[in-house]
Amino acid sequence: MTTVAAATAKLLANAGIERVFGLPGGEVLVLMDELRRAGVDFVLMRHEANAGIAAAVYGKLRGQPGVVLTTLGPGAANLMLPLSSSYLDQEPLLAISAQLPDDFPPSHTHQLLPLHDAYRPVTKYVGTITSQTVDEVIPRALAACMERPFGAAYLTLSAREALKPVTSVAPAATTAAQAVHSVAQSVPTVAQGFSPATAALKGCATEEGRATEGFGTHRRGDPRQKAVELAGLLQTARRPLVVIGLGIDLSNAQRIRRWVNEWDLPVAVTPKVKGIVDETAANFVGVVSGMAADEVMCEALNAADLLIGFGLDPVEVDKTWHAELPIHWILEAPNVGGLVPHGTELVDHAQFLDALLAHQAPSTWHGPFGAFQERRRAKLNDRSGASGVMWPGDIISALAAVLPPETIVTTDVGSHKYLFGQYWPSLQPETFWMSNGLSGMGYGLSAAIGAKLARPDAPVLAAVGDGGFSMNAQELETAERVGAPFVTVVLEDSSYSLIKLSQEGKKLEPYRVDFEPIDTVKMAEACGVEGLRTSNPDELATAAKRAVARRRSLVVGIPVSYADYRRLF
Ligand SMILES: Cc1ncc(C[n+]2csc(CCOP(=O)(O)OP(=O)(O)O)c2C)c(N)n1
Repeated sequence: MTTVAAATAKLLANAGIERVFGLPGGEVLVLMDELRRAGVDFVLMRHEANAGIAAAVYGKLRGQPGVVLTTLGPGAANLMLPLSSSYLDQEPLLAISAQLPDDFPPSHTHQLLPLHDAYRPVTKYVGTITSQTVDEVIPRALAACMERPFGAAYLTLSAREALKPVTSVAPAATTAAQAVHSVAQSVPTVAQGFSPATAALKGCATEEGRATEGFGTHRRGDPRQKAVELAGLLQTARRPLVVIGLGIDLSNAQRIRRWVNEWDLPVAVTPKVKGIVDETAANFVGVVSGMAADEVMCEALNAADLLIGFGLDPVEVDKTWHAELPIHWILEAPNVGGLVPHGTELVDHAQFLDALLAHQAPSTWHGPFGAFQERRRAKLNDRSGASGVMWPGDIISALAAVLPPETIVTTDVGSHKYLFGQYWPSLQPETFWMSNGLSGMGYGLSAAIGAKLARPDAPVLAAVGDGGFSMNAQELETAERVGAPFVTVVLEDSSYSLIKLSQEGKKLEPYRVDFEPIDTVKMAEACGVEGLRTSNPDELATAAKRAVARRRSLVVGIPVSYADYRRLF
């Protein structure tokens, strides 16, 4: 007899899931045990939200859904953050939680929450695992996560149902492709919930105030025809700018590099695809979407006479230029929320790029964004009025000089994210991870655990603020226990500095954005990790290099001043 729990575990194992992240309650112990029997490791974490984030990053790096398992009620309620993050940041995540059985008396309200209703809006598939549905819902949920735009699925399984024998007949050959197809038909579009952005630009508008694009339904186009069209437009463009975003498939990384390098095209990226091009190359203009130096980047966007949105997903953009500047969209999948700019036909990127690369570069461009690139660089090095503690730019230079190009960098959310997002010189695809669609604090440390487990041979660096660090520093113990060592730098300014700067910008009284320091070194040591505090870039570099060489975790507290960020933004 195969129980529902055993069948669930087996289906996950057969789908190539080697690890499930989570934090248990009594109601999921049987499933956990079946996962163990099926050879699926359980990565025990200290908060469900952290487990979900770690799982999603782990999954995306492995090209499969990450899986998080929680108990019912409170454990399941803690999934809102990672499911939202998965939805808005396109990181595939299957969440499974316990739930009360359907046949409990209606008066039984203890730990009863309308979980499906709560999570339906941020997931692509919700379902109940039962003796009759298990063989169907697990493949469908996994497929839904991987259908683009990548996202989340949510399943519940009651402790009572977990013990029942499976009564369903496994669908003869539910291939992933078939499952994706049926999911695509059954998932309701949420596009009607979104309207074109109409808010005023925050300093990004052109004087002409270009037309706003609306969003609507989508059609598929001919990639070859699209390539001919773009090559034609590029013939006359004097200042083209390719903006690469979240909606690309990383299997096209080499093609994308060839295109922008061989044609010497000016290129910008959004933070979620940092590393897709070499950010030290001469044609790299910068990172768009609200990072440091965003004013310069917005001016560069406005200065382009042909803006090419290659997989650009506005979910990352905190301003409205994407709706107001004329963008030549080249998308192969709908953006988050199922959105496709009005009149845009989706094209296969690989076929499009192959067709494009069959052409010669239609023109030559001689650094048309040179002045913007110079201003972007200058901002990082403008120390006038610096506070005297370590200049934020020195943290980047010190670490970039000693960490190898394959180093995976994760950031949390705050001023430090803007700094690293713009200035960390990413060199390789999939080496930079931040929460940008959701922008949820608490991401950095958990993402580092997921990344290290997915890529054990790559050094991992987590850059976090002291606010975010205090949200989940306890996961350092997890990292030690599960063998996922990484270097963490904590930028200590005893404040939620990004919010403090925003308060200043709004000319409000300083109010409740500062806190007393918690000793970073002691927190690290309390979790069994070596800690260090330094204000010296050389000491920082040496310590980071040594920790990477020894494959040991290290936490470095670096005093910074929130005021120094002012000049960078
Ligand atoms: C979960 C969550 N809560 C609140 C916010 C709003 N928020 C954005 S940045 C920030 C400050 C972060 O402070 P810290 O981690 O110290 O980083 P810093 O800005 O100082 O670099 C806050 C509170 C958020 N993005 N996510």
